[in-house]
Order: sequence, then structure tokens, then C-alpha cells
Amino acid sequence: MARYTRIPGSLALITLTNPPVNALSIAVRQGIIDTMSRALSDPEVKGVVLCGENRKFCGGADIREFAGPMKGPHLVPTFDSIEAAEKPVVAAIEGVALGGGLELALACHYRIAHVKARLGLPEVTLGLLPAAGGTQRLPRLIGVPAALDLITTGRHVSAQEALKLGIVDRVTDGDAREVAAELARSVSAERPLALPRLSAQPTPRPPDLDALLEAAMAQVRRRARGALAPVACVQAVAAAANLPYGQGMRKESELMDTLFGSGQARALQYCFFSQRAVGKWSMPSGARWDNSAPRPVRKAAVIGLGTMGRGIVVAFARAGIPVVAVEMDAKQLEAGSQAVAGMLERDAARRGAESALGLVRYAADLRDLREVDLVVEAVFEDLALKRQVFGELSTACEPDTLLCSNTSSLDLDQLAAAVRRPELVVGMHFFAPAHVMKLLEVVCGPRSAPAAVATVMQLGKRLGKVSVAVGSCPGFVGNRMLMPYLRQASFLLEEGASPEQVDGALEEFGFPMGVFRMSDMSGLDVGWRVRKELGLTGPGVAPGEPARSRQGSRYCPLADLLCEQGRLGQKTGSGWYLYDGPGGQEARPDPWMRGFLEEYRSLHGLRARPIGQQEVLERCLYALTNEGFRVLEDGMAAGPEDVDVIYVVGYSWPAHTGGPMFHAAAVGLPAVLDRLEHYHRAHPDVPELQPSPLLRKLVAMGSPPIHKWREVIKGIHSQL
Ligand code: 3H9
Repeated sequence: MARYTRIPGSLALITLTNPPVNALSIAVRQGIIDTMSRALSDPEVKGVVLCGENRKFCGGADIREFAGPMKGPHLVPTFDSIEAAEKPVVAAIEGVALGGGLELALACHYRIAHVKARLGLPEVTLGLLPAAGGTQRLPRLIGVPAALDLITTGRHVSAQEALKLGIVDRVTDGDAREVAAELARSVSAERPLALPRLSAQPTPRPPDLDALLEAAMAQVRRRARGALAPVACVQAVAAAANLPYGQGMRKESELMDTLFGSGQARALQYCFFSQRAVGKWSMPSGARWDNSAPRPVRKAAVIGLGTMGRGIVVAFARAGIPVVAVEMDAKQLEAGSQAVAGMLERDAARRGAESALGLVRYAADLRDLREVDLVVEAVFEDLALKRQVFGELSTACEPDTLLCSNTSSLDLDQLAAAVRRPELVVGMHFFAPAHVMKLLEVVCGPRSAPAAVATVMQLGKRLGKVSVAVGSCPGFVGNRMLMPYLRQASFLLEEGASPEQVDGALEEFGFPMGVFRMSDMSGLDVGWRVRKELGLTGPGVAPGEPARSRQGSRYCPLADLLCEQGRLGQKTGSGWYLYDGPGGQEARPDPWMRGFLEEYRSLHGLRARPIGQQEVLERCLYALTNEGFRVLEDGMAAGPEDVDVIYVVGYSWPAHTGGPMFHAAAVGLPAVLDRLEHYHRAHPDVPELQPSPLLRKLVAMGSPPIHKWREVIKGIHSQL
């Protein structure tokens, strides 16, 4: 699907037509071949302009086609023939030129970009590399260091940055097609006609090339944490630097062959589609959420200017939504407004845009909330206080204002009970820092109205978040699943492991930080306070027997003991690790910890045993996944994709394994069940190791593929 139009100046305009992003499907590839051959064989046509329908150049190869064997014409010879054309071909880039879309533009002789266009080679994020010549043409155009940066990170660049890097020849705020046509016309009149062809150019070789490539490889291996594609990207760019074009292309194709069928590519592509699909399905139970029309949010308010509130205010302002920031404590208001101003200014400087500070208004009480469409309450995590705020909001706002809470642990329905219209109460669980973290759990209480949920889901997207609808249960979805994971990690310490051993195994799996380094960073006192509130700490720490919580199940008080000693993590200079003083960043194993653990084990009659990496991974990860199955069973998430998106986007679960549920499916559900049964036999007092009924059911059904699980779950719910 490509449209051929003759335009003034003896030119042909070829328009890719495959909305929404003009992906290079079989029909588009064939369309490019047919229209290009028509343009080149027509003696009346002196030059060609390539563009995309709806002012979007091209979003790259059609990722949906990757699920099966590649059919139809290949991109490489198609692009080679464009480059070889004896008439100037100019790409008019509007909207996006990503992946194969940018590779198509690189095969053209010139590139014009609209000022708002975004360009990039994001294949690495799909477990692939730019294998339509991108790894060979881009280094020839912009040099090895810049090409490495773009190809190994997959980041998008603005038109201005693309101009600076030399990717595009000109940037316009007018019609890119007209500027491209003008260029094609003037070049076609030149004699002799010397068209720039990237494949014929040498890659610039800096004098320290070998050292540069070596350093890039070391950095990528460190950051990739087991992901294959970034490493292959460096190898392909090295080939561009060291080999002639033809040989470099062979290397690019070999590397792509190994990546294309890999489990990592499948997992990353599953992540891509899952992130776009969440929010499109209704929850099987527990919450009412359908495709009701969202209401417009023209103006918002945030109550509370603590850390979370400040981040939420910034997120609103940056999205262009006027926001009233309410803080009753004068000191906190002063500190909060300064912090918000600083964050918005830094953000504006980074984006080269104007600060959105003008959209923020501050208030010391709830008097000014008549015009707002939605309020986010972000006061201290205390049920009585939040209920009081909700009661006051209910009278201060218009009756149809949406009242949202940023609570991470409280029962949403108890907050809804404090207002006049409980159906307008929805949870917005942001993650800290709220203006940076991409995940938003949209918590649907049993009384939340579908239109209210739909409004918040859409608002999340406007704020640049990935919004996932979840049911209201303790910990919602993300933190609920985290609990068993954290518990297993600390039981492993009781049984003989060290913090660095547990963290090492998890980091090798692909987490940027293990459990203990992570809790040192966030502060051990956060969880301590919650456990105290839940009544978990204290009793059962009797000498001579394993600790138990008040509820009778196994309980590990090690973190509480550290807190009692003032070891709260990085901020106090020690926690599970030792740091260079309070606020230190680098975690070092603490020799003290060994003695502390030995003493603790002997006090409780626990004998240390050697614990392997496999046990660490299976116990921590499968306990978390098992809770994921329970979440699905309880109808607290719409499907496994939702759970996986929450973990990959919000909890740094390594994307190249797809997320906890996808990972379990890839390992094989019978194997996961078998290991959980094994560990539950060994630890019958640990309920999270008892396999969930849904996992058993799926195994009994022959382990259907992950996209079929929702049907199974629906079946379970319809029988209830
Ligand atoms: C590649 O090019 C390989 C080559 O180097 C070599 C091959 C040999 N294909 O994100 P949105 C769908 S790999 C198929 O919500 P936005 C998407 O699923 C490719 N479908 O919109 C969604 O469908 P639905 C490298 C695609 O405005 C709809 O379009 N390219 C593709 O927020 C709207 O998407 C990339 O990695 C595709 N390529 O963002 C770019 N792209 O409505 C991937 C989108 O049914 N795409 N869809 O849910 C993106 O990053 C964003 O979609 C984009 C638009 C920025 C373009």
C-alpha cells in the first residue's frame, strides 16, 4: 500500500498508506517496489519524494508479522534499489521515522524532517537490531559513537537533535513534503548528478576505534543484564566500522537471524503489545470497568505537597493540565512549591521547552476547588486523616468532581464511604518519583463507576504513564505480589544465604538491583512502619524456635532488628550493606552482617545450609508469580498481560523475560508447579509457596498459551 501521485516539477510523490503508523507490512513493501519502479521508469519523472499518510512517515517493520516466518519482499533489496536510483529520492519525515522507517529514510539520498518529528532505531527494545541496513548506514552517516548510542539504547531523537547529529539535512516547521519536493527539484537539475549514497561511503574511523568499541561492549554488557540484542548491536556497528559494506550487511543479517527467533525477542515483543493492550479489557470481577466514554479533565488539584504530591503536580503541569496544589502546613507549602518549581525548570531545560510553572497555583485550604474536574489526594498514609480529607473534599468540590487517592495500601472503599458520591472515587497509585516512574495503577473500588475509571485511565495516558486497571485489595497488584518475594528473600537469609548472594542471583537474572540493595535504597523504616501497623512485628521472636507472626505463619524479623539498631539503609550509612557514610551510594558487603546472621540463627535454632543460585531464583520469583496467579484468580487484574506490564514497567522486572507470568509460561507451567510443590513440602508454614488453584488448573488443561489464560479465568469467574 503506497500511493503514487505526480506533483509539479516533474516529481513523483510516494505515500506509504498503512495507518495508524504506516508500518512496513508485506503490502507496503510491495507498494514501495511498484511505485518506485514506476517513478524510475517514467522519463517524465525527475525525482521522488517519499512520505507517510496522515503526516506520519513510518513506524518501521510491521511487528505483528514477526510472529510467523517472514514472507513477501525483503526490506534490504528494496532499500538498496532506492539508494541505487539515478533520480534523487528525498524522504519527507513527519511524525515518526522509527526502525525500518528510519532505515528507509537512510536509503534515500536526502532527508527533510518536520520540527516535531521523532527519529530512532528502537529495534533493540524489541530484542532485535536494525537489520534493513540501519547498523551499516547510520555509522557511515553520523560516526561510530553516536550510532552506537542510538542503536544500543533505541532512544528517539527530536528533529533538532537529528539535524545536529547529521541524520537529516534540514528541519522545517512548514510542510516537509514541500521542502523535500523543492530539494528534489533543484538536485535533479544539477549536472553531473552526484547523489549521496551511504553504502558507498566509508565509516569515519576515529583513531581510538578499538578502545572505543571495547568500552562500548563492556558498558552494554553491564547494562544489558543478560539481554542479547544490545550486545549484537555493538557487534553490528563494529562490523560497519571494520568491514566493507557488503560484508557488514552479511554480519548484520547473521546477527538478526540469531535474535529473530530468540525467546528474548518474543518476550520483548509481547511486552510491546501488552503495554498497548492493557486497559482495553474489562476486569473479570471485583471492579466495574468497561469502555465507557471518559470525561474531560480540564483542571486538576493535588492535596498534599509531600514527595508524592510534588511529583504528581509536576506530572500534571508537564502534561499541560492546570493544577491547584493544596498544602495546609505553611512550611511544607513553602518547601513543596520550591521543589516543584525546581523540578519543572530542570525538566524544561532538559526538553528545551518553556517551564510549565505558570500552570501551577498554590493554596493553603480547600476553598478554591470549585472548578476542578479531578482531585488527587496525596496526604500522609493514614486512614483516619485520608477519610477526613475525603469528607471535606466531598463538600468543597462540585458534586461530579472525581476524587482520587494516591494511597498505596489503604482500602479504597473505606475512603469512598466518606464521600457523598462513592462511585466517583478511584485510586491513582503513582510510584515514586511520581513525575518519572511510568507505571500508574488505576485502582477500581467495588463502587467506582466505569466512566470514572475510564477517565482516570485516559488521564494516565495524557500524563505519559502506562495505566493499568487493578482491583482494590491489600497492596493492589504490584505490592501484593512483592510481599511473597520479599519474604522469601529474608527466609533465605535465615536458612544460610547472605544478602549479597541473594542480590547477586536476582541481578544476574536481570533486575537492576537485588531485594536488599533495593530496600537499603528506599529505606528499611518504610516497611518497618507498615509491618508495625499491620501488627506483624514483635511477638514470636522467642529464642529457640523460628519466628512467627501473630497470624501464626512464618515471619522473619531480621529487617525489624536492623531498624531497631538504627540501620535504616543508605540514609544512615548502613542497612543490609555498608556505605561510605549516611547517603552513600555504593553498597559494600558488611563483615558485621555475617556475625549478626549467625547469632540470629543460633538464637532460633536454625542451622545454615548451602543455598544455590537456582533455589534463590525459584523461591523468590515463583512465590511472586504464584501470587500473580492468585491476583488473576481473584479478578484483581484483567489478564496476565496486565500483571506483566505492572512488573516490567513499575518494578524493573527484566523486560527480555516478558514479566513474571510470561516467564512462567516460557519456563513451562508444569515445571513451575513442580518446584512450588517441592518448596511447599519443605516449608509447609509458608503459604505463598502453596501452588495456586489457577496454576494447577492451567497445568491440568495442558498449559494453554498465555493469550488464552483470560478465557480460562473468565470461565472460572462465570462459575462462581
Ligand atoms: C523494525 O523496524 C525491524 C527492521 O529494522 C528490520 C526488519 C528486517 N508494527 O503505540 P501506539 C500499532 S522493528 C505494527 O498506541 P502512539 C500499535 O500496536 C519495528 N503495529 O501509538 C497500536 O495498535 P493498536 C521498529 C504497530 O502514537 C497502534 O499502532 N519500530 C507498530 O502512542 C498505535 O500505536 C518500533 O519499534 C509497528 N511497527 O505511538 C516502533 N507500531 O491500536 C514501535 C505501532 O491495535 N512503535 N503499532 O493497539 C512505537 O513506538 C509507537 O507505536 C509509535 C506511536 C511511537 C510509532
